[in-house]
Amino acid sequence: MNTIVALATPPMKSTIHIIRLSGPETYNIINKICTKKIEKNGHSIQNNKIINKNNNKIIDDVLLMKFVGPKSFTGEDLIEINCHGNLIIVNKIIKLILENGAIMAQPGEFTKQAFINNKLDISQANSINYLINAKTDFQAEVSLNIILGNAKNKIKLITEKLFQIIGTLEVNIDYPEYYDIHDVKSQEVKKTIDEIYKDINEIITDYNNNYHLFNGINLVILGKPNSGKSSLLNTILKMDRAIVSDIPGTTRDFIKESINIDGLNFNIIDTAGIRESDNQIESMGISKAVEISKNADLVLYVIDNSISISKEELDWINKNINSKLIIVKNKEDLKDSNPTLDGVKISAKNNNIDNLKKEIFNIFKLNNDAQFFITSDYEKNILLEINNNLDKANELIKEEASLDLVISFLEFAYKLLKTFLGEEKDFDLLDELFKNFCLGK
Ligand SMILES: Nc1nc2c(ncn2[C@@H]2O[C@H](COP(=O)(O)OP(=O)(O)OP(=O)(O)O)[C@@H](O)[C@H]2O)c(=O)[nH]1
Ligand SMILES: [Mg+2]
Repeated sequence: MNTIVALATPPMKSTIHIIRLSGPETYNIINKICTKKIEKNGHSIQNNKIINKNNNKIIDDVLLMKFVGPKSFTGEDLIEINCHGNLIIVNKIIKLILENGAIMAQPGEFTKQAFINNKLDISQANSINYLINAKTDFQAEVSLNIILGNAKNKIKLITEKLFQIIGTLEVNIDYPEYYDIHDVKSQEVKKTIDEIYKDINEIITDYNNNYHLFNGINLVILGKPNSGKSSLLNTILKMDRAIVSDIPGTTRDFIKESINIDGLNFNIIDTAGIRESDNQIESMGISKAVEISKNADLVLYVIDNSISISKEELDWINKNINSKLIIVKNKEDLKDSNPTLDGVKISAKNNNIDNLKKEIFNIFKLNNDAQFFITSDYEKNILLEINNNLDKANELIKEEASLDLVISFLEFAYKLLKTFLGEEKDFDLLDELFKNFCLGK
């Protein structure tokens, strides 16, 4: 097993930096590069000096946080070096550690090690990355709760229930005279499988229904040239991000910005105006805009409400936009030429968009009853696979199929639950899980 090292803090000027060192050689290596001896006995913080013993030059005065495995984040011997926040010093210390036998860690490798050593389950490992990247209070709170173990506890209970069911069925195979699964017990088994299925399904549904809270709400601004799309983007962002002009076709490509408003994270895309165009680049921009709107959580279709909207435009909207849609009647400071058209009146130019904000928040408000145990599609897919197997087992019970077959599906579901808990390692899944982590985590 390797001993790994990496800078855990961002590589820039800082007040302090933290270098992490983890693995079986941790204490050997650290003792080769420090002036005072570091004993391998329990966790503590100690002051020390990093020294290059080849030339006896002190590199830095540091604080060491030492841990002895398995009582550490990674479950291995681990030392965190708090050094001065200068990258020249950081590089010298890391170089010295590498020369003394460690290797550079891959992104996410410390967390991966923690996962391998049963310090974390899949949802916790995933949530660490999610917490680091959280953009809203909601995202930070949910991921912290998961790191603290709420999902792990819930999945553990489910796993125990399933274990008992499998046990009951196995007894039935070994001592068939004991019960007859196809009369008394089958209803009981089926009921418990249904309960487990329902519990897992609730986790998936709460995640799906609130997907936008985890991943940001994709808002796409569409509409004809000059309707005021870029003005609306600028008003939402409260800055002059996009060029606004009275020349139709000002925006040619799309402009993407991310912003937090009152606890929600929005990814907003301003697009090229929808119209027939001879200009190749503009045409590409327009077709791309329509394409992007297909993946939108909400399309804001902006019209210049001082001009009456044509039947062709309304038909075009009906035909081309399948996502959730709000017609935004812009330029309410001018005359209302579409009094009977359903929509939200605003004036982007005059920063008057409160009605629209209210409407958007009505659509995406947080359901307080929802509970959150996962933060990614990766975890969701494992749970879906568990439920597929439970479903098959239930079908087979209904069909009075052989118990061996029923058990095989339940056992696979059980194995997946254990994988979720990190107690069973599926090494093919690991790379997928840790691919988005940053260095030093
Ligand atoms: N009176 C009035 N004019 C507005 C309003 N919003 C935008 N405009 C004007 O409408 C014109 C077009 O605005 P843009 O925001 O560039 O329109 P766009 O939809 O992005 O246009 P393209 O990029 O060409 O597709 C500019 O002259 C804006 O100042 C509004 O609320 N009231
Ligand atoms: Mg524009």
